[in-house]
Amino acid sequence: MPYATIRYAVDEAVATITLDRPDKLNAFNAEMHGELADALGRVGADGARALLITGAGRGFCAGQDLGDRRGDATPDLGDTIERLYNPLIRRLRALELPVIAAVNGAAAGAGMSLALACDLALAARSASFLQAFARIGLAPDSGSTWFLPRLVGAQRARALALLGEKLTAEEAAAWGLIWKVVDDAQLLPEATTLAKRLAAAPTRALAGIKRALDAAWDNSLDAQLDLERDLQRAAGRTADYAEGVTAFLEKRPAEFKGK
Ligand code: T3D
Repeated sequence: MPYATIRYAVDEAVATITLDRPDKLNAFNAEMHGELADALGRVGADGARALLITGAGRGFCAGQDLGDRRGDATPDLGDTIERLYNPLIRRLRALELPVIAAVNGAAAGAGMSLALACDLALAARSASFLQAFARIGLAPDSGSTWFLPRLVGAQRARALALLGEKLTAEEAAAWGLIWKVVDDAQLLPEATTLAKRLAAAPTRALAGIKRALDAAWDNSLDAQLDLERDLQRAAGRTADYAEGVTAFLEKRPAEFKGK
């Protein structure tokens, strides 16, 4: 199904979502939220084993389209967060396959939250990250207050959110906010190579890794050891594990099917 505000394609088991409102630096509007919800519901069911998210034009995503907020003096932003932004982040984090952000330009406000919610973020050298919220009288949303301190520590998280200063891609990589910074021309090729590599990996095991690492923030060591046991029990029953061990013993590359 064609979309108006995003592009969605699957190639070699990699699904790619391109946010596609370039004249607004791919800012979110209600239509984009609806289309993203639809596309995220398709990922996996169409054979994809990795998801890549990027932006069209010179921006990644500038957060909420502020043009849509013009003229409403007392909007209920809790309502849009509840109906649109929180479900987006929850859907994304619940995906049982690896999600890569290829941050091609400015990632601001909830657009930065979106990048942080992905499993791995690569950024073009010219990209930037901005907790734009306080600049317009808001507090961060869409998970930024959860992701930021976990990724960069309490002090840097506070500075980013309170000061609302732009962080360059290189600073973001040095701070551990993102996985890697690459030259602009290399962003999509590198992100696609990474996505294909992950799409050929044992998908069930990767889903277990994601689940365990997410749970680790809140679990005691005891609870985490129990979770690891349960996830390993499930992994041990997958065809990919059988293939991994057989391939090792036969001294050949494994051919994982994501089963
Ligand atoms: O409302 C709710 O439901 C609550 C949820 C809120 C979530 C949020 O995300 S709140 C935060 C909203 N986002 C922002 O405050 C960021 C606003 N944008 C910027 O600060 C800057 O545009 C950037 C730092 C991202 C990039 O700066 P720059 O200089 O590279 O580009 P620019 O010239 O500012 O923007 C280019 C065009 O995109 C421009 O349009 P024009 O003048 O060429 O017609 C600009 O107006 C437009 N644009 C950029 N961001 C937004 C936007 N239009 C609408 N909404 C935007 N967020």
